[in-house]
Amino acid sequence: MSPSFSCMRTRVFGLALSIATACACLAQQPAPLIIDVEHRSTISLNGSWHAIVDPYDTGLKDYRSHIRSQDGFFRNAKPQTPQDLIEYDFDKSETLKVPGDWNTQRPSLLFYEGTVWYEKSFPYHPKPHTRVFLHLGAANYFSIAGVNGTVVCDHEGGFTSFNCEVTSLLHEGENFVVVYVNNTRKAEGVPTLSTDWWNYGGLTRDVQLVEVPERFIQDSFIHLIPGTQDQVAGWVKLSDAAADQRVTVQIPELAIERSVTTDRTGMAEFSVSDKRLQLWSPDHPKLYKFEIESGSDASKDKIEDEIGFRSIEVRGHEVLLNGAPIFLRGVSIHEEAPYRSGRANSEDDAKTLLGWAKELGANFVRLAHYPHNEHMLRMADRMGLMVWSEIPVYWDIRWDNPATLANAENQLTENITRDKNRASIAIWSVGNETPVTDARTKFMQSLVKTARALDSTRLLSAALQVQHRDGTTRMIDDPLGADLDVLGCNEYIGWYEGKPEDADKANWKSPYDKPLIMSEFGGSALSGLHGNSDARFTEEYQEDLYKHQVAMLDRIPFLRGTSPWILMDFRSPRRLLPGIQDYYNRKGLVSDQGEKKKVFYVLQKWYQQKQTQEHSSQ
Ligand code: GCB
Repeated sequence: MSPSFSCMRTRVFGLALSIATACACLAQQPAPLIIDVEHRSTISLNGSWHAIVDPYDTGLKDYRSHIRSQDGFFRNAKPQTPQDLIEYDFDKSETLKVPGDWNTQRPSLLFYEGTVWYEKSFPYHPKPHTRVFLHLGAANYFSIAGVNGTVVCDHEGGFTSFNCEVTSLLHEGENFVVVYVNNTRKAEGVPTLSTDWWNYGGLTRDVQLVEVPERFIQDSFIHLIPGTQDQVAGWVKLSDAAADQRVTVQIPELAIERSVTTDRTGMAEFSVSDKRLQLWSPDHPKLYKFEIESGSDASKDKIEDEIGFRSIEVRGHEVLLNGAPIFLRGVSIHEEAPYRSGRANSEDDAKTLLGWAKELGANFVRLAHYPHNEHMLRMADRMGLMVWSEIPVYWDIRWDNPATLANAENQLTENITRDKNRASIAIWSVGNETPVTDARTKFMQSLVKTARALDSTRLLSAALQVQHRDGTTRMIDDPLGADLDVLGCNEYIGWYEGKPEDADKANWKSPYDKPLIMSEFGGSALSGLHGNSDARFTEEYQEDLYKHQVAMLDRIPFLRGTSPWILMDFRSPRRLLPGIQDYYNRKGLVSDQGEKKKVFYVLQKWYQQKQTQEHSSQ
């Protein structure tokens, strides 16, 4: 049988469009996302992968730019006779580590934006009544996956998980998977051409095979009913639309068990109430083991997760966690690896980053500017940190392009699908610093609508900016504010705007009766650079800026949270000052090598005061 990859579908990505026009196409969408892979039977494909750097897409297209549907690199071909012409060889190519961005693994790839082909061989023993999915935690930015020479799916978006079914392609013995990954920036992409973070390419998160029964538990949503303290509700969705299937949910610690039956779509809803339920909060991040069982015999499936129950609401200017007002003492975080630089991808990375946030006195983190890896969310659940989760609708997206909107909607949907059972997630953010125009507001409203339809238990926000200034008054009157539950606002008084002391006179107003989170403020300092507090890039300047900031923030009556920019220095292609920036954004409270700057302690002290005030007013 000659392996082929003749069917790739039309996608918004320019490359995929050309693939589509070159072949008569069937859709090759990823399969619906399987959630909670952490608690399934999996075979890790992490480790060394052979990698071919392919700047001209030679493995995909011939010299006339036609798709190589018969002899492209997905075939992982080997010469059978000395006459065979095969101009690539995965086995002889150097390797890259997965998970991992390619940029920080080889000096020659630091600035590389383009295609890299990944290949890995693995043994497999097919099991009866078992379906198998190739699951990729993330591939930045556009990827096409193939198994044993057949393309199985393609995916756009660099920060969300996807999976494709490979059951019929696997055989006894050695198998191989090839993944094409391209991180070329596109004007119509999400994000678009310009960002203030490094465009790390590659298979940046875990890759695994997930084994499930013939009919399996595809998805579930488990949450406290908003406005209650003891009522849990949700739904379970099976992998196919089978009616009258029995689904049992259990919380063993509370001896709770409910059995329900699926409807025609394979969905079953449930609700339980129990006065003994302990609610999740940053002070008491209680998680319960939650079991779901479905079917019988070959279609019997069982998964368990650790779930926290809490409610998050707004009332006027207040944010209420489990019915009580709370101030969100936060910090913004990029998915940047502590100590070694590159994309963060492990549980240890999550422990270090979130550990610093805890040390700061935070009860909240803003995971900027895209969905982070699942380790971060699970760690936040366990450590007791509320999370703002964001999609990379950043700066100047193509607001009028329907394909760009479809892409953003898809990334939002994938984000919510994967993470909706994490108690830590308090806020879905639909974007950052998007310029106010009618087209943009319509685009963002559409995202808000989608998020609300998928999850009505979380708050919605976006990082906005001041729209009008009148003397010392700053007005947060972005029209999108009307659609949000919480206003986010980024401001850089004392860094991009005026002097740190200008904050002393700033007077903040909003036309909305809604809480505000100051989602960014800050300034840069090179760790270890000392001088006068009016000298840019010194630790003293940054420290002084924060002192003025916190005094100002204390005067904003509707402020209910802060997530200053940013926990740790991170790589950015926009930061070119030699000896100071060297391609790093230096606004971190902590350097990329883990050194705490003076400013860390200013914020820590302020958060201690906030916490004391909150406790004494309860
Ligand atoms: C911002 C952006 C953030 C940048 C930051 C900065 O407003 O939201 O992504 O990194 O400013 O340092 O300029």
